[in-house]
Amino acid sequence: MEIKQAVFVTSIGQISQMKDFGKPEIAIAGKSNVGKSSFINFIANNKSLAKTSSIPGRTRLINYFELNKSFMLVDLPGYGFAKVGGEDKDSWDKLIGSYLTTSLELAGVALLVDIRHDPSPLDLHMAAYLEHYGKPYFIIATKSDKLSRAQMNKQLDIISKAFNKDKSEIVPTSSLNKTGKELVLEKIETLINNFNKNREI
Ligand SMILES: Nc1nc2c(ncn2[C@@H]2O[C@H](COP(=O)(O)OP(=O)(O)OP(=O)(O)O)[C@@H](O)[C@H]2O)c(=O)[nH]1
Ligand SMILES: [Mg+2]
Repeated sequence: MEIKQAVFVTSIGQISQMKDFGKPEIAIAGKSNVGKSSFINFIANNKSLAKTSSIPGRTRLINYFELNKSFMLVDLPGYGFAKVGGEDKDSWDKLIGSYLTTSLELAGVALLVDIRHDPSPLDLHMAAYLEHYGKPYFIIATKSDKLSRAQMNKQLDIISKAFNKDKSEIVPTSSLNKTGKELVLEKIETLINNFNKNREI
């Protein structure tokens, strides 16, 4: 698959605003600042499509992007943003949770973790949540440019063990150096094909 077209479609701040665009959705989940919006720009070949920031908590809404007029990338707000407390935090987590369980078009989730860090309890919780609801997902280890090859290997071991996955299932990417795209697109294509197949039944 080659991405030839990518456009921003809409943002929603409440689950009541959720729309069905009639196209399979791939949601991008992960902790605040892990690189979700940068990842979308990298995949879409457009560095100004999704807003990125070095300040965590930049994406507070659910943002929909349409790719190749055939599927949607859904940029979710980051979880685990310490500065958002109390009710605000609850409403974010609720928004993410409701989206994941109510979207009829969700083909799968790309769960992003920073390759430099051990997965946090929140990351593991997200994986368990997706498994519980039977939502297919795969794991992406972002910011691989920050590590040497040896360090990267070591971290991929740690990350795969934490998620109880095979090491080959974790996809390292660098939005900065633009590496890992082919494998990501392959995974996305598989999720979409499976989703469409299941829908026909
Ligand atoms: N070196 C490096 N930096 C990256 C990479 N991806 C993202 N970053 C940086 O990490 C910071 C956060 O990136 P975002 O894409 O805004 O992260 P996000 O997950 O969308 O963050 P929230 O919207 O706050 O949840 C920015 O300073 C990016 O430039 C990468 O592959 N390599
Ligand atoms: Mg973001």
